[in-house]
Amino acid sequence: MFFTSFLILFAVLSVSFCDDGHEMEEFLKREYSLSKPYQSIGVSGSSHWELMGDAVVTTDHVRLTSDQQSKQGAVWSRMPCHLNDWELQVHFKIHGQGKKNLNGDGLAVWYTKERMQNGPVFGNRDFFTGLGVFVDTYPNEEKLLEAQKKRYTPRTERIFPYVLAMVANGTISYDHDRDGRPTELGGCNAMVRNRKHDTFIFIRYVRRRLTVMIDIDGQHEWRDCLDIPGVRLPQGFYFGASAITGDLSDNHDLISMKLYQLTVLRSKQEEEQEEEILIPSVDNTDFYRPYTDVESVGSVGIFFTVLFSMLGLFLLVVVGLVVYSHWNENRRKRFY
Ligand SMILES: *[C@@H]1O[C@H](CO)[C@@H](O)[C@H](O)[C@H]1NC(C)=O
Ligand SMILES: [Ca+2]
Repeated sequence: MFFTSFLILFAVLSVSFCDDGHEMEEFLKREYSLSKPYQSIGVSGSSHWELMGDAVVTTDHVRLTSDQQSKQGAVWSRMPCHLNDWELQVHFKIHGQGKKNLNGDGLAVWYTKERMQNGPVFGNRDFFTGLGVFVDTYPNEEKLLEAQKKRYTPRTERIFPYVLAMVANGTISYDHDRDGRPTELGGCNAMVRNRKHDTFIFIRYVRRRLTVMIDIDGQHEWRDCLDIPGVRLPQGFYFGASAITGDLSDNHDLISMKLYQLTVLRSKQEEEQEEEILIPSVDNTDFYRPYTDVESVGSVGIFFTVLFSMLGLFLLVVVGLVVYSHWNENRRKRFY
């Protein structure tokens, strides 16, 4: 019985989280895409993309940083993007001499109001406005806690490299020492370093739903990384990518960034209800989990939610059975 209610609960959850079955078509938008051959990038004003910092272009990739200390580089679209629904497919490669956890710091993909400003957040400015998706290859928090001889509780553990999304409105700082945990919208582990096959990240923004998927095992399969409804991103922001190295380093290479426009059918009513978004935000800001204590509260909360859902379902089933047997009895009475 317990198991059955669990299955029912699971079915209910998966239905409600499913895409609502709307057809989608996608079109590659060349003006927002970066792919081979890259010859004119950063050389002439005619390119749609602009390089900064230590980023260099070769025939095979845009190298945001080389495997050397204290580098930072970025590449930014020159054109603001005014699409409602889109998907960005990022083909990248992170590789270097450093052994596990002796490499850093990672790469970021951006959709922000600001562009071409270097800084501490994977080579981009802090207090940004918009979306950042980070491939963080160095566990700063873990090392910090180790250095402070604090016990590292497995509940708060994240396995690195770690992919994480953050949405900010220009007033929120990225906490580098905590690997962005206080502002994490969601994330996943992604073993992306020194892979022989191609590695990809997909960032999809449809009907205010942000989905990040990864394809890193060479199987041509997308794996879910995070999926968050109620994410409000204004139009007219810029796509970009950046990377940084510190004491530890890696080559952070970008092979392509392809932007697809997704056409989603909207009803008249939906179109009318859609007001213009001016400031990036996330509807359910419970996603912003402050660092202290909340981790345990969170899992306890989940535990009770699941427990009560199960009890509720169990009750429903019991009530249903009682009602049904009464009804059955009445019917039989009427027949005989
Ligand atoms: C920006 O985000 C912070 C933190 O989520 C929030 O407290 C603040 O009200 C937001 N500012 C605006 C102008 O929306
Ligand atoms: Ca880090």
